[in-house]
Parts: sequence; C-alpha cells; structure tokens
Amino acid sequence: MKIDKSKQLFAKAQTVIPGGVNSPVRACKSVGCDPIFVAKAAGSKVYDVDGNEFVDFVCSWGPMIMGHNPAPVKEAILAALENGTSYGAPAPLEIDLAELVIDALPSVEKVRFVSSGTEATMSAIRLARGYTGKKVVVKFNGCYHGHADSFLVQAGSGVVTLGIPGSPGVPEDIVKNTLSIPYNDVDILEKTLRDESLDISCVIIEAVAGNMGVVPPAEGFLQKLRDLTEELGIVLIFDEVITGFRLGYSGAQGRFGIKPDLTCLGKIIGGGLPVGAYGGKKEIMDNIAPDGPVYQAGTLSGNPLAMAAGVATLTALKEPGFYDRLEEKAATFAQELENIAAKYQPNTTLNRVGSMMTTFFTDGPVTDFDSAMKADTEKYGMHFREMLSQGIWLAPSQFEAAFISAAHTQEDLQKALEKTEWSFKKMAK
Ligand code: HOZ
Repeated sequence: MKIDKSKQLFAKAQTVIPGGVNSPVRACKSVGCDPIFVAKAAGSKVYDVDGNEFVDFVCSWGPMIMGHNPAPVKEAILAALENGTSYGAPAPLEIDLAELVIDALPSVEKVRFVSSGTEATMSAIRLARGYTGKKVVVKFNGCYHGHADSFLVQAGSGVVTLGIPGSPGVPEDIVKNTLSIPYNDVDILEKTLRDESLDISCVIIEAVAGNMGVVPPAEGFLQKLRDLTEELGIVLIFDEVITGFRLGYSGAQGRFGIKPDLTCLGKIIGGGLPVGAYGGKKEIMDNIAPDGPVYQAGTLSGNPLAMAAGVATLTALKEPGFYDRLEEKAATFAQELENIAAKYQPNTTLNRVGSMMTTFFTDGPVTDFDSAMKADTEKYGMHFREMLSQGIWLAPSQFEAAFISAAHTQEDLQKALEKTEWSFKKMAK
C-alpha cells in the first residue's frame, strides 16, 4: 500500500500541530505506525490522500451510525447552510432537537446543547455540584469522560493508550475531589457511596464502557448504582456520549432500563458535526443559568448546522427496525469473528454490546480496567497494521471500540472477516 502523501503530510503537520494531530490517539503511536491522512469518506468507506480505500470501523469514533455523509443529513446541512452558519441567538431547530432527545430518553425533561462531549460532562458535574452543594465526583477506573481536569484520573481512551498516569497541568487541588473506583465492583461501590465523610455530589459512569475497549456492566451493577444513588441523594450521571442513540434509540439507559438523573450526549446527536448535550430532571436542570446560578455558556452552542444534522439523524434513526437490523448485523459479525479467533488466536476476548465491540488480546474475561489492561497491546498493534494494509480501518488503540454502521454491507463485513482470518493466521505463526 502506497502512503507517500500521508507520510509527507504527517511530516508537515508535525511542524505546525503538536504531534501532527488534533487528538492524540489519531497519531497511531500505540499501534506503531504513522497516521493515514483522510481525503474523503462516504458510506462505509474512508479514502486516504494516496487513493487507498478502507472499510471504516472507527466511524469517527462513533457518530457515523448511518455511515458517512448519509443523504438526509447532507441535505439538512445544505439547507441550513443557506440560512447562515452561526447566530449566537436562539433558533427553531434547537427546540426540534431538544424535543427529539426528550422524546427518546424518558429520564430527560430538559436539555442544554453544547459543542462537545467534554463540554457536556464537565458542565454536568458542575451542575451536580451546584445542585447538591457537595464537592466530590465519583467515576470508574478506565471510564473516560473527555479531557476536563476533574476526569483525568484513572482515565481510559487516549490517556491509557499513551500510558499517561495523570496529566501535568491538572492541579492536585482539583483531582483530590475526584474519586475513581473499579468498574463493576458492587462492594467497593456501596462502601464508597455510603461513606458520608466523602462529600459526594455525583457518580458519573459510561453505562457501557467504551473507552477501555468495550466493557459491559455486570448483571445488576447499574441497578445497584441507581438504587444507592437514589437512596443517598447522590446525582447519577450517565455519560452516553458514545452509547446515546447507539445502543438503541433510548441509548444504554433504555437498553438496561435505568433512569439516571442527568445524561451526557454527543457524537450521534450531532450527525457528525460538533455537538454535545446534557439533560435530565427539570428540578436539576432549572439550576442552570439564566434560570439558576450554575453558569455555563457557549458561542457556538446550538449551532444551526449542527442542530440540522442532529435533527436529520435522530429522525432517520426512528425508522422502524433500524436498531434490530444493526444489532443482528453486529451479532452475526461478532460471532464470525469469535469463530475465527477460536481457530487462530484463542487468547482473545470479544466484548460486544449492540453495534460496539472490542477484541481484546487477552484470554479474559474483560470486566474492568485491570482485566482490560492485561491485553497484549503489541499484538493489537500488529493486527491493526495488518488490517490497515488490507484495507480495513480499525481504531488505532486496543482501548477503544469498533463500530458497525447501517452503511456496512455484507460485502464489507465479509472482507473484514477474511482479512481478520488472514491477520490472525499470520500472527499465529
Ligand atoms: N478519545 C476519542 C475516542 N474515545 C478519540 C477522539 C479522536 O481522536 O477523534
């Protein structure tokens, strides 16, 4: 595969952009190669600047659930574009998107739009602290909630990919108010939440973890978390930036039948444009300025192009059977992957929930951060490079998810399976 133009662009990018990338995992450091520069994307494919074609399982890290540039979203963006790109004033589409979100998620009575998932989670914990008058945020090891200071403790995604223990620039004084505990450990959870000396305002969780690779909640874990937080007056925040409108039209909360107090959204609700949102109980949301004293604002919040893309996306996702078809496609694909792994790489564990999955290079089970960290990242890197050379685009880190979209055809999935078999076989030698 020729990648001369990507190589040239990466060299140039490194002179003007830190690491040559605008988000660290993209630099492909942990998988031992240089990044590919993208020229365009359409449907299930990404095309690089050298003219190579890849079947895309990154899907822009989750948003592209209908594939790249689907017609209804493209048309909605073009129509919105005719009316200008930003107003810094309210516009009708914001209400439309808010209504779609509220209709989809029974736990959400009011929603505020921001411009990224990080903004959503950071605003949600501020709101929880303002509402409860308490300081401490409880999170789970290996969960990643964006890059705001409070969350860079035992975090997943790029933080674990690059082996960053905590980030310089994040003051001790801030992270001392973040408590990170093991995912799926009911005993530690209960002990922590019942400790009144801790001054806990909220618990934030990826209801299905996607940033230490995919790790599902253990049976009953989310219900226990809901029961405890309810009993103790602690705000429960579901970070559904990845899972929202991914694991079903009502996200992880619909799938597991849990109603959090606050929900953070992003990715899919922007249809590929930069959007985040946080929403929940009216009683809590009414504390946000201008109705209440908790401050949060944004020049591009509710941006008209992003709202148009979001409305078109959520409307399209309402199509009857959409999620059933996606689930079936992902389940069959995952089963075939497992069959191939059983033959050539038996020391792997595939975790899947709906259309998100991770093959961990460890014999598992992978149920939390510690077990995810047992994965052989060298092997993942090798597999990543083999797959890339064969036209299959996987996440450039063991600790991320692979996403299936509605645009993936049987031919795409068959190709991915054949190439996986080829790579696993080669690695087994
Ligand atoms: N942290 C993001 C995935 N969980 C990566 C975002 C990006 O590089 O675009």
